Amino acid sequence: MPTGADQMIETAVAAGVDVCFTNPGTTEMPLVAALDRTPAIRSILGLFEGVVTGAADGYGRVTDSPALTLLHLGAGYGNGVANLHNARRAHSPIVNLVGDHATWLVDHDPPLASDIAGLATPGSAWVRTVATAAAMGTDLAEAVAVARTAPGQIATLVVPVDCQWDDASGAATTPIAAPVAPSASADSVGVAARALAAGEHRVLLVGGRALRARGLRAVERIRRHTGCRVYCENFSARVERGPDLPTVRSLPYFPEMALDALADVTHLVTAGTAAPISFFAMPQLDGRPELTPEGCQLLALTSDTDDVEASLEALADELGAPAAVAPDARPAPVVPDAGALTPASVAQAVAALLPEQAIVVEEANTSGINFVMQASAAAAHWGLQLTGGAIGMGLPLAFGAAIAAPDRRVVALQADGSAMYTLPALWSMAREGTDVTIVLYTNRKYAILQVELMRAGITDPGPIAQSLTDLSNPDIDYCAIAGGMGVEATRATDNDQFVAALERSLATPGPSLVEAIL
Ligand SMILES: Cc1ncc(C[n+]2csc(CCOP(=O)(O)OP(=O)(O)O)c2C)c(N)n1
Repeated sequence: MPTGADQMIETAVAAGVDVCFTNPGTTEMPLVAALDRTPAIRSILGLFEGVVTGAADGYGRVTDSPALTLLHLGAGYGNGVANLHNARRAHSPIVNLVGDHATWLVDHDPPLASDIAGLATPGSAWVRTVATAAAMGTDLAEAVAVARTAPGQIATLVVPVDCQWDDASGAATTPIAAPVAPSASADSVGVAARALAAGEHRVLLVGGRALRARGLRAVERIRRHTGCRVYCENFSARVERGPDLPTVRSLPYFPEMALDALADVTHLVTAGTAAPISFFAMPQLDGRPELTPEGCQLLALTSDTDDVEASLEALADELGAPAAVAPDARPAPVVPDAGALTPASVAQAVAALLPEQAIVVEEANTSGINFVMQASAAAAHWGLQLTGGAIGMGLPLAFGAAIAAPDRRVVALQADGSAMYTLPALWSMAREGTDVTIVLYTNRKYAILQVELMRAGITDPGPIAQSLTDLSNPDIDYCAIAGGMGVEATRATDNDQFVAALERSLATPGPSLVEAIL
């Protein structure tokens, strides 16, 4: 007798889902049993829900297809929220299955009961509570279609345990196709073409899938033909880079610098992202969130659901831009000379040694800009960035990316403070044998917050402000932590040690960590 859980998992397989990241509990046991009967789905344990959701984000960014997460009621979902927030900003397709008490128990408020749909609604494009076992397959099919709807969305299904265990013989398990993303309307293309044609003082701001190879080539055609300036959003789900690809610089992160960069702009066209606003407020902005000057015309080439790459190609064609553009040649990076380790020398070594088609997860925070500056000259790779600003994404994202692309090396550029949030990802990497090289930047502080204190005019922080941004006392032994979770780790204190350890890690199957003491 197929249960509701069986119907749900069978539907997932029929819809092309092949991975489930989970930290299950009692209310998910029938789904765990159904997964046990279904080898077509790889079921993977994460020892904290932030690992589970971050891994699903990494998987979604690499494959454009949803993984399942299986989470334990509102408490489990809540533990996963920060990385679901990053995933939502990345437009990652994800289907969350959140187990719940039986329909006849939940209203009696047992200890683990909470308003799961209420918790999930702000972060999900779609939330539904399954009503009967017979609906398990059809609801799952709908959730997968929602997740696959451009540009990628989070769908959350609350799954009462009796719907999982009840008989669902004969219930439907047919997948539902997601709608095809349309190109921007001819009107939008025409308006954007007229705005950008005048070149000087015109800006094209791109994000999302515009930063993939096809989008970047179209953007470069537009830039060369019109002379417009091009920027990209600060943090992107996936930036494709390589010697054969054009590059786009990002709008400065600090608002005063972004305002400067855009001060003379009369027209700003967006594609795959929204008009630029300040990442954080500061008193000097005087209550004005926009980074564009007063009077600047804001034009959107694409809507949220449009096919950004096709729209940019249509715009380039409309402008009459020549078809092929060869990017400027860039000298290949070389490993740094012997000497002291710095964020810049670490970045140089990574850029020089990066394997072809690597996936680089970028949560190096204050140390990260150094790699971005070198990245366009490195071997072809993808960069996955901190889209939602919620730290603790890097290790789980790297793990999920490695599950999605077992034939590629994943390199996690990881700041130490952010690493501490989701360390159990290391254990999952070791258990699943994923090829991940973790480069840990150990500066033993929340450096960005010390910068922010200075920017707020606090040049002489008191002992409490200092202690709240300092990670020493005691110093954390990251190599011991990694070793304790089955990940080999090496500490490097100068460039030669770092280069040797990085080369070894990149050549060794499975996960390993190279700690750069800064
Ligand atoms: C979930 C979450 N909690 C807290 C913060 C605030 N925050 C931003 S950066 C940061 C510390 C970053 O330190 P680290 O990762 O070591 O990088 P560094 O600044 O030293 O380069 C914190 C706590 C955040 N962005 N997200």
